[in-house]
Amino acid sequence: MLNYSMLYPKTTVSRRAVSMDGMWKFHLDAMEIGEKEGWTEGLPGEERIPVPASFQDFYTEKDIREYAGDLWYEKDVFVPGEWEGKQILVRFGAATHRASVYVNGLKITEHEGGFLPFCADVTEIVRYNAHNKVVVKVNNELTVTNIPCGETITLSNGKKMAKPYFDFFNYSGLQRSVYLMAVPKESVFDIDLDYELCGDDAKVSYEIKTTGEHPVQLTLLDAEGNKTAEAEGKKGVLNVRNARLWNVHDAYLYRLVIRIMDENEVIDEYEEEIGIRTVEVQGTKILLNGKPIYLKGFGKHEDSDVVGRGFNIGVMKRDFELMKWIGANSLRTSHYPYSEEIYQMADREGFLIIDEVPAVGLFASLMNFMEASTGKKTAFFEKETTPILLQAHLKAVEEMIARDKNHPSVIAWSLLNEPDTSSKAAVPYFKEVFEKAHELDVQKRPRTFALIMNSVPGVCQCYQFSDIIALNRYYGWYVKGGYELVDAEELFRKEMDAWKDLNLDKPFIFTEYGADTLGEEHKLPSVMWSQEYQKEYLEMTNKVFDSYDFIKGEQIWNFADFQTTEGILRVNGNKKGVFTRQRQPKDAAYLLKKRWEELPLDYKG
Ligand code: CKX
Repeated sequence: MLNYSMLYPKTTVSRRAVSMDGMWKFHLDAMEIGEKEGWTEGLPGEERIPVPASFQDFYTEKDIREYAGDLWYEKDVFVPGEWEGKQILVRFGAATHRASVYVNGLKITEHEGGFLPFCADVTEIVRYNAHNKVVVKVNNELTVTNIPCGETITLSNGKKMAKPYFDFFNYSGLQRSVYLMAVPKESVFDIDLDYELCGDDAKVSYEIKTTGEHPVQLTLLDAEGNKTAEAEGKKGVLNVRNARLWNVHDAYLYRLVIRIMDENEVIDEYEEEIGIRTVEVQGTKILLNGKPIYLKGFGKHEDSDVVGRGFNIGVMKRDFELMKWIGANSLRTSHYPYSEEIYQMADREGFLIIDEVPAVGLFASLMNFMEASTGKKTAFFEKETTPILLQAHLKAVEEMIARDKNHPSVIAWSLLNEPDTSSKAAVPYFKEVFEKAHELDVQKRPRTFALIMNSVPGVCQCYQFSDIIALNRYYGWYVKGGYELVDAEELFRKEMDAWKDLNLDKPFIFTEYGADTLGEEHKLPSVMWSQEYQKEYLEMTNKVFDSYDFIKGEQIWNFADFQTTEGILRVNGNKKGVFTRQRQPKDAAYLLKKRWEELPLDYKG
């Protein structure tokens, strides 16, 4: 069990949450002298940068943009006297990839993993009615013992450099919001919810974990604030008459108010917006509220100009507007759990999310996108360090499920992206990860992982763990592109026929397919990288998708162009976006819009 609550910071009658976002003092520490020189008490210099944001794209010096190592942040925060007696926490939405937190010079906590929240409990050392100094040492080096996987090398000039085993820039720092929180000492710690539909009514089973023994009361309010159901006790059922269900683009949210009571006094109150809906896989169908659905949408990234992977509320709004415009209904949070505000938006807008843990780069190659297409076997899980990696992976699964389980938008867990599945050593690793997710999710949502190009029938040892088979396929790009598109289609169909012959009786979805396309490049007749080719490529893949009934979804790679490590295969980033990095449509966007607006939600149902 986690030693801090994953509940989103909220102010209620009993709680306070104050944003610490803004300008923070900042210092790189290439020589690792921070602790020795007393930076835990305060940073030298006057440099400041915004939080939340990645640090890399603010500066003009390449040595800063490519920096790998320790980076320090500092901010003073005033803690009001009336908070005395509560638990005082500093909550980080994420610190990429690991952090140590010091408050008033004392080390409070550390956290490994760059895309999930953690809290520093400062109750015992905080100064009330005074400024308190929060100092964070973040480290952004890549290793094979933590996810996402990669290496950190040292160049001949002594500088370190991140070498990701994955295809996105190693943006890092305090990329999500930081909150100062006051929570009652006896408080709501965790909420589990499960749904059952009974005709027009619904049963909401719940289990509330608190940090004390006082009784718990629950009230369910509808969107207008009318009381809809009530219950008492830490475990039970809320009976909802004439339940309004949460549906795709018709998202109805109830408000669940949880109170810990001491007679008539409220000890703690926490509110959660919830959507009543069920998700299950039945044969080759994905069912939402018992009805078949077909996924249309994107693999995305949190990635934009200037702030990098930093949460940007304006970019989030634009992205949802574009996804609505194009007729999408879903997204995968490739390749890490996104900022919590994005799930809140999906809950409101009725988008379906495949929530992905940051398990990417589990393929021993700096260029997995090239080598997978050659069928090369890379034997990733044979390493001596694999048990350490597995523990980090399981912890991330636990944190992700604890954080995201109550979002109605989350319909599936993606537990790895493009791992090596060609060797037997992958099997026990997968077993543990998949069992962990099943054990932790009371809703037993479908689990999946995205299969890399060489994970095909006869090679892949792990597809049996997936409830939904998710394929990342690039026939017509990494395999037989351009004038050979006709042969790409043939190979694509051959693979799909091989899957069909296995009679798995499971739904298949495409979690990636796409072609790099330069936003400004036109050529008639087409050549690869031109907008014309992106359309031809999509016409071919769409035809294949339409030929197999067990294919129940298409999420194109990628929503928008995004930043990667520089190299001969990437022209200032990956250009497979349907939109440019500035969120303007390429020609293919209109083709997809036409298709997705025409395909019904229950396509092939
Ligand atoms: N899949 C063959 C993972 C993504 C990459 C995508 C690409 C690869 C393809 C692997 O993170 O960006 O190469 O475009």
